[in-house]
Amino acid sequence: MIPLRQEWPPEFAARYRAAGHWRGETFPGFLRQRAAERPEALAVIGGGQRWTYAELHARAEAAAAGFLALGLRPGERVVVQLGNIPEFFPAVFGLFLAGLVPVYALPAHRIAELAHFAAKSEASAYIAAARGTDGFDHRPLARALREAAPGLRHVVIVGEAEEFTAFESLDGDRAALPPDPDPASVAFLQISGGTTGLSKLIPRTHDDYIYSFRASNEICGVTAESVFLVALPAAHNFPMSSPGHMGALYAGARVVLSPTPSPETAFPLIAQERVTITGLVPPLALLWAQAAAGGRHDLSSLEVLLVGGAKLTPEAARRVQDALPARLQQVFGMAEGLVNYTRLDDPDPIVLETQGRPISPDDEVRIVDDLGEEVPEGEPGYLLARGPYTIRAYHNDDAANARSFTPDGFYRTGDVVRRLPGGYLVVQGRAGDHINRAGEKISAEEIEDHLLAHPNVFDAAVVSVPDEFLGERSCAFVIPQGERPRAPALKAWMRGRGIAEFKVPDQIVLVEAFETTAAGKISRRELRARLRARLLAQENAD
Ligand code: AMP
Ligand code: DBH
Repeated sequence: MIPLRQEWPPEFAARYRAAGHWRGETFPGFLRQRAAERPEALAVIGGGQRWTYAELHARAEAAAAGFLALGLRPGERVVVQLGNIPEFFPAVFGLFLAGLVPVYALPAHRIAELAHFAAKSEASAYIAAARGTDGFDHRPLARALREAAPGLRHVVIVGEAEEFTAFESLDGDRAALPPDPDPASVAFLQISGGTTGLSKLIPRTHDDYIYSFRASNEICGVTAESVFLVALPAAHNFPMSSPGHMGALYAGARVVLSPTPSPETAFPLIAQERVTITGLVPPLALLWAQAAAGGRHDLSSLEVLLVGGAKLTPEAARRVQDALPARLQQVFGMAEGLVNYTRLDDPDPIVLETQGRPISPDDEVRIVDDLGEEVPEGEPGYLLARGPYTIRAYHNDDAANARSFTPDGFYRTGDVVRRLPGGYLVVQGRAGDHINRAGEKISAEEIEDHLLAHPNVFDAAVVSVPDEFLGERSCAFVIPQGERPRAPALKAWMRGRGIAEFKVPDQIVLVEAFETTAAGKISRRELRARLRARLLAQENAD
């Protein structure tokens, strides 16, 4: 197995420790501590279950001992694909307690993505629910994954397990559990949105990740009295750590799981459980704002609403702020690290018009031009970031590492931002060719690659198009060859490729050729930009 590493140069690590950012805490350590301090306090609510910290810890220990009894060994990687169900927590903390490394897949991922994660991480096991909260059956997917990933020795299923290991049956000898891990070691692999090519694996350490949500708790006002609603998929970095369910559990607060983010599901939960804080992507925030006007549910407990994952325009921000009782808090973050928040006591213009400022005094932000020179204050440029919870490297991907980090260790976020006085950032756009579809990032290259596998596709270019509801949607330009494919059939065929549904192009436009320059050759980037411009011009003319 390729070793898991995330290392900062010694002088940086020493500085982050001296500043008190890295405190030597670990996931198994903090859960044990909360269970000892407040055993009877409610920790996780969802799926008809209400588990206290003591119960959560006991369930996590049983799972951990069970994983080891199966023959899994500390350091091995386990792909976890669980939706917003309470078992997410004993599964993930069970892995931590056993020294195993979760690899977080999203509920929408299918065989193409899972096989990639399993191969890149050299995974030994896969954990999923028999049925997702949307009814999707993960057992056939598990069978396909076993075929695709020969290294996968175990499949653990929550619910009706059929030939697999039932999560509920996991148990074993608590004495076999390893000692707590080194806080500087990698705790899990988060996944990148996949802005170029396939998703990359992001190794995060106990020290750095715990710092990010401990500091987020402070900024977002999370205390032991908070009630955090997980409305977005629990495995996503935003609802996990900004401040997220991990921040909530760290604080000894309550975590409530909503199986879907729709107002119909979430609003009754907010009313019943007196939810105080949650996070949404912009399209959902607008939907909630609209639904709240109906006034059928008591949302008065809601103190903070985080909105991020994609740009919230000032006008949308105002609507959300006006319609919901909560204080709006914009958050601009990434699974690679850097997270920015507007502060709860910031004046309205900052909250409505900016994406916030970094968490940490030790976050270093540079905004540069094409040549890597810093731009004047207030001018747009590429955002580079370095700091106590921003990674220095992806796992097992030399090409991406060469591309994504500067020689002095700054992460190239790919975002184009402007910095205002006080360090507040305004997201202007981005450098790369990806589509941010309601917070789900889609790599143009990855989708083009799938399209090119179709016998009647000669060439394809995928671009983002502004969309009133999604923020952006995807449009694939396709040059046919042989029999002309029809758009609905092509979409159905894409689904058959085993990719997440959100990656299936929203729109398919057949064209005879792509324009080329006099020189005869243009970059994919330039091509996508021209196709996009042409489509927009045409739509405006219509
Ligand atoms: P991911 O790679 O999936 O972790 O996505 C991180 C990216 O999402 C960032 O680099 C931004 O492009 C985008 N993003 C996250 N939050 C915001 C926001 N509040 N406004 C605009 N873009 C955002
Ligand atoms: O989009 C993201 O990845 C994101 C948004 C807000 C994120 O990772 C985060 C906050 O931590």
